[in-house]
Amino acid sequence: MTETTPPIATPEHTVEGFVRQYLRELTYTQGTTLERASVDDKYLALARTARAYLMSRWNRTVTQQYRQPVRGVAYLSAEYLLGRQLDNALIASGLEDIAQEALASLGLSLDELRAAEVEPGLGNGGLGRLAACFIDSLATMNIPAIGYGIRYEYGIFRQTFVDGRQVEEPDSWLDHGSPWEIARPEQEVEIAFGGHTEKTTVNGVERTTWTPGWSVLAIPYNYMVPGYLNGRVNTLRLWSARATRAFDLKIFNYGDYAAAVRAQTFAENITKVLYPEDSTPQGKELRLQQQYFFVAASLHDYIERLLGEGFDLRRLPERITFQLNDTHPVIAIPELMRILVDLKGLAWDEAWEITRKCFAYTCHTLLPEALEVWPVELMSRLLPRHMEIIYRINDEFLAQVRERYGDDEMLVRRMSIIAEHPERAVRMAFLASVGTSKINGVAELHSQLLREKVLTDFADLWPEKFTNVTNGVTPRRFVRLSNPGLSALITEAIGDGWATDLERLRELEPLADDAAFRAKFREVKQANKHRLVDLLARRDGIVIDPDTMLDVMVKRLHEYKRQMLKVLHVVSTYDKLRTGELDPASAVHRTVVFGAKAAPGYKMAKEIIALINHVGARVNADPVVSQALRVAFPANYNVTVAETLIPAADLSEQISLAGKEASGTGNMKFALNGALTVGTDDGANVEIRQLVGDDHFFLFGLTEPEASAIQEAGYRPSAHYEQNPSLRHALDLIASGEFSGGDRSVFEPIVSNLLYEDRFMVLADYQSYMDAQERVDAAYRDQDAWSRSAVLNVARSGFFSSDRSMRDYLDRIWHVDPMPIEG
Ligand code: B1H
Repeated sequence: MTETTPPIATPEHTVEGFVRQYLRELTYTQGTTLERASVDDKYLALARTARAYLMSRWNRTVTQQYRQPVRGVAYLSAEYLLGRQLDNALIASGLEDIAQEALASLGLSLDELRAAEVEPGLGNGGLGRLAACFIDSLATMNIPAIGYGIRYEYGIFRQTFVDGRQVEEPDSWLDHGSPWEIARPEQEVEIAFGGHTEKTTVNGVERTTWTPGWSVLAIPYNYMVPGYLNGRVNTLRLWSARATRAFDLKIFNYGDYAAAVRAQTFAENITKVLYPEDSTPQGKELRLQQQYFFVAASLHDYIERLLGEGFDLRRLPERITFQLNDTHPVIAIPELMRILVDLKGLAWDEAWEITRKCFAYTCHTLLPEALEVWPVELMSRLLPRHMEIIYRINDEFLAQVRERYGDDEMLVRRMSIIAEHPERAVRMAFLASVGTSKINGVAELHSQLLREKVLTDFADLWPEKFTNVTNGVTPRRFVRLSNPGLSALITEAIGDGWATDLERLRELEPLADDAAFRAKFREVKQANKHRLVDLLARRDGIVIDPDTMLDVMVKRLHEYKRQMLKVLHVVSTYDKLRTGELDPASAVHRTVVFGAKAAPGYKMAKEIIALINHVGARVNADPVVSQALRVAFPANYNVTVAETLIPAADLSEQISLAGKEASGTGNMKFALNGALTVGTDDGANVEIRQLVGDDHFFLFGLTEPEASAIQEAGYRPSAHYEQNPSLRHALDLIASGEFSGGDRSVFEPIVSNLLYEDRFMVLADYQSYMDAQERVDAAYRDQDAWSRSAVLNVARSGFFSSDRSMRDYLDRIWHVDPMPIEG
């Protein structure tokens, strides 16, 4: 493509330039005046102003990549938990100060306007936020990359509490307009479903044709992914479903107008809502439709539009790696086979070779219930051709297994992509293992357990396919933007450049021994606590005391993450303060903050939310206890809340049962912001502890081999109840109705579950956790030593930048070179 548009100057990088552009947007796009504008109007004009500054860079990036096609990466993810866009756009283009001043000169406050942005919550938790961090890093590292995903009309639900119980409300994030997206309806792609297949022989060659039953249109919406101060703007392309015109017409011609409109709704349902399940996918038909919908649109878009006419698909692996974010986009494997064999006429073997080389798979879990399987019945009905292709992939794969190991039918059944029980179903993680050239876990321990426990047979067959890439987080959003105080302190100490080279934080190590630096660090932490105090007061009407230890557990509510263990610590402390075993005056004063959404259908998780709220209410209302202990549980924890909460935290709770949390990424954000971790030997905690050092991390709990051994020998949780008086008191107190107005039935299910099942060994780790919390208290009493540890946490956490994760993917999997943008 040649550039025919005359270059139009970007708005000037000055306060005057910004003001001019802002007024232009307010007047001509928003159609209002400064005097009349609502807060929404003012925010939208500001967003469009920031966007205007990035627009020419975006065009330049696209143009240069067309002109000089190079090897790239396409990240396929069903979730992107982006967080607010405005601040990120401003810091990426170096406009923060200019924007602040420009708005002030118009009598406007940047703080007030940024609060008007509704964050796009197009993800559930860690997996979706990881995708957002990765695309940020790729743009910042000048990597030619594109993200593909789904433009859900409703993101993750808005959580409210009614009588302490979770109630979900729809997140209609698009209602106020969405200045960050640009629709490209002319680049629509038609996506087919259902119908049947036929075999025909053309010139002696057997061909399969798929006659679909129905189809929908995929409309792309582009989002800017600005690199940090480097002039590159990558693209995130999210697909939205629309009814096809043919579909409409057919029904309209029958004269049934209402049916035609209903059909439209049916098609558009595909991208209506994000499934709010974190870790436990539900085998819902609409979900498989979503997955195929975005994957098919993305492959088509990449192959037909980005590669352009005349590209020889035999060379596809030279040009691209499609990175599969968990199994959600794995249907891309048979889809590429269908394109190559059925549509482009390649021979099966050649197509298979190409396909395997083009894909790589990231696994994010170890929980058996989290591994996606799709009933053959459903897959055959919705995607009949893909089902046939999967069968053939499986046949050839199992033949290979037999050739290698002989007729070991047990092994063949174990490794089959098709499970036979309890119903015939496609095991997506197995399809991913067979159809890709690299498989990675997301932390060292997770990758090891993946090889040893989940994909063992595949790791034996293809050891070289398996690798690890430890997760990371973007320092732009989670330090630079969310912790301006710490950022300024770091820059003052070691100069700038650390935000794109986070290992440089090591240079802070000597300053841990500098009393003046530690004092400044404490001042920053204190100021951050005050910001949190303001936020919680304004947003939730929650009052917290900034002069207490801020003990934070924020993540999805899941039994394996063990919010319950934290509750038992709170209940035991409550008990001790009430009975006088602990003196409220001399105890270390703590504010325990929870943030967690439960999947709407996950009963036990919702009960635990109710318990946290009820315990919190009781604790906070007790005049004696509340002098030393308070609980805050702001509803609707999200990226925006995290950005104020994490920089204020003293203590980070990372307390999953060892071997269950694949990595965790919140753990990294806390350490980088100078919170100390109390944690198990699980996920990336292992690497955090190795890096920051045992003296600056509160380790507790069973190790993975210990936990597995106990489970194998027969775990009896009630033994811990019987033998441990403190634990018994805590559980008895919950069972007694102390936190449920005397009603003993309310939390009975939680207590019996712990006593008689306790799948995640809360009771087994209780004492070890209580001991660790005593060490935390003792350490916190020495504020100077605590801040020394906190500074060392910051200095030694540079490894957890998602830039390093991207470097690892680039070296081990993608082999893509940076391409700086000129001009
Ligand atoms: C993670 C998920 C997940 N692992 C299914 N698996 C989903 C599974 O909609 N679904 O059906 C949604 C999400 N999410 C998390 O990924 C891990 O639990 C974390 O330990 C990890 O840090 C994160 C990023 O790798």
